[in-house]
Amino acid sequence: MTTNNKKVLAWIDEMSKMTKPSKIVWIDGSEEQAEKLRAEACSTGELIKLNQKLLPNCYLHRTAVNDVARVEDRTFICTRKKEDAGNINNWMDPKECYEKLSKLYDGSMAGKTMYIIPYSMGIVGSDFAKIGIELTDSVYVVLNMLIMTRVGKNVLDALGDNGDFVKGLHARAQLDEKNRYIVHFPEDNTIWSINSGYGGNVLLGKKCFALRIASYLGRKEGWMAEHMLILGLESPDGNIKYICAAFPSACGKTNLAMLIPPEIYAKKGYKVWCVGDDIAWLRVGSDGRLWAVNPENGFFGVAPGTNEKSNPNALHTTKKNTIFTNVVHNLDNNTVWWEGLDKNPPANAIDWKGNKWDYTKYNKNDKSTCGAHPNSRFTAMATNCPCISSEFNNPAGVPITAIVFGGRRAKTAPLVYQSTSWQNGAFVGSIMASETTAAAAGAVGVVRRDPMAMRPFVGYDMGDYFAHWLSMGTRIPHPPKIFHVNWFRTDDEGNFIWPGFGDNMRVLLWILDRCAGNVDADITPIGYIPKPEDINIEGLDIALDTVKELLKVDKASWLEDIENIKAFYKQIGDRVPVTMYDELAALEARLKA
Ligand code: GTP
Ligand code: SPV
Ligand code: MN
Repeated sequence: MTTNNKKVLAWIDEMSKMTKPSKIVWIDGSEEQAEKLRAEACSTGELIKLNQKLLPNCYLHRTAVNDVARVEDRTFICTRKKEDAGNINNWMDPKECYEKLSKLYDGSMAGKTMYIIPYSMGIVGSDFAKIGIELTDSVYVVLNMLIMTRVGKNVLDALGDNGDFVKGLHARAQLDEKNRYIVHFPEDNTIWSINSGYGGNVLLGKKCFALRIASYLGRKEGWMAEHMLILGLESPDGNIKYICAAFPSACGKTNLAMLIPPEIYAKKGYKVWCVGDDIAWLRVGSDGRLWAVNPENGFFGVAPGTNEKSNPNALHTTKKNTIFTNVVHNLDNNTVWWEGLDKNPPANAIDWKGNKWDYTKYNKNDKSTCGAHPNSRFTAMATNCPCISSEFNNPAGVPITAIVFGGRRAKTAPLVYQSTSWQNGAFVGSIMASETTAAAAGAVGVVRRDPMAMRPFVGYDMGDYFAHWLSMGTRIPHPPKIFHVNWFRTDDEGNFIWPGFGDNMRVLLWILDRCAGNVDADITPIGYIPKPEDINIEGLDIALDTVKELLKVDKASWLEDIENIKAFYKQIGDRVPVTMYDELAALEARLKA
């Protein structure tokens, strides 16, 4: 396989002259080639073939111990002008960056194979799909990209002799943390990643392309690339309403996207369908509504905490054709395990670092005793998901009724509230905050502002990003209503108060009732809050008073937040739209009234 596209060939030629691989292999998307690569990866130890009876076509991979999450402090947006990347992103001058990294790439593939992966984000050849080519020296990356994106010859056919593709270069090099770089050149449609072998740093179609580069393109072209799940909620009458939800990394997108309705709803015929679990590309349809597509083809999901009760759909999705990364290897039956899978940790096991693991030493308050890394993951095919939406492969996507923002907040944010307009909703997104998680390197559990769950993923200035949200509102004749949720409020002992998971459906139903104008609400300084009795707690072991507690708006803690938001807006800089400051002042005034 190859192509006649001169732009593609010239770029590959240039990149291979720099990295100097001894061999070049085009990835054609065929099962034969994939199988050959799996066998090769098993022979080098890069993959471990799991029990093929229990887990057909499933494999285990362990990354380097220093390479287990996205590295935000090594991630750069290299626009010609620093101010176009903004204060929230790290920036390097593109020319300097190309020069600096060229030295690191020089000869980095010597003696190795360079794989060429032509892939499409979105349905191949559809109006709203975009094409990328990733060059990598990692078989693991190839096999993950084959699951996460649509790969193959048909992508090159769709590209034709067009030069409009995202150029991605990845080299593992020495996996040297100090020389690890994940850099984006939005003005050149280019991504360079070096010295990492971990998911979000190296599967360049995902965060790098489908969020950072795509958000930049979306602003230019009048659409949006967002860190959002997409789900369809089917009522007993067969009517399906679609919801997008933006939660920061490891804050519940995959779980909500695959939600199983509680018994009382399942019985009546309610169903939830998953369209996507991480990324949504949104555009205005000819009917004036906002439409969403999931540009991905698989799930790169958090393993710990996934179990038969919390997310059976995800668990079933991983029962075949899956790559597990950094989980426990159960040597007794050659399967995998992670914290929160079940109550039976394997006695004869290897931990994520590749060492013998003694589960009796496990202490849930000490992460260093975990068998699986807290950010261990599964890479699984969307089409293996029992609740995958029939619209998953529809190039038009699905029309969105509600947008939901959400963070992980022990206090302050109530279970759910509704914004009062698109503009106010965009403001609600801009002031989002969440406790940091293991999905990115650094401290865990620290509250930080994370606008629209996009802090690590906006490919341009955050103030301009807010302006783009506001301007989209003027371009959508029938905009979705915008809400905010928090499943993570805790009591004084630090226990989650809300049961979460499947029971989040109770909140989604209130949201859809609000969109349909079927239910009243109480107005508070922050927006509309449900009347407590309108959150259905039938079948739950919680009292109405608990719901009242979950919905409480504590003015003192909100006023504290206001100060923090002001500081954050200031940090973003002078491109924060005046409208956002007006919204903030109005919120403060309402809280003080
Ligand atoms: P990324 O893939 O990093 O973008 O994460 P995500 O947003 O898809 O998060 P995911 O659904 O994988 O959940 C992350 C963690 O949050 C897991 O440990 C879940 O068990 C936990 N979690 C998800 N939903 C809930 C919930 O409703 N309540 C509580 N308490 N925990 C939840
Ligand atoms: C996230 O961190 O939001 C993820 C995992 O979905 S990664 O692909 O590493 O970004
Ligand atoms: Mn994510």
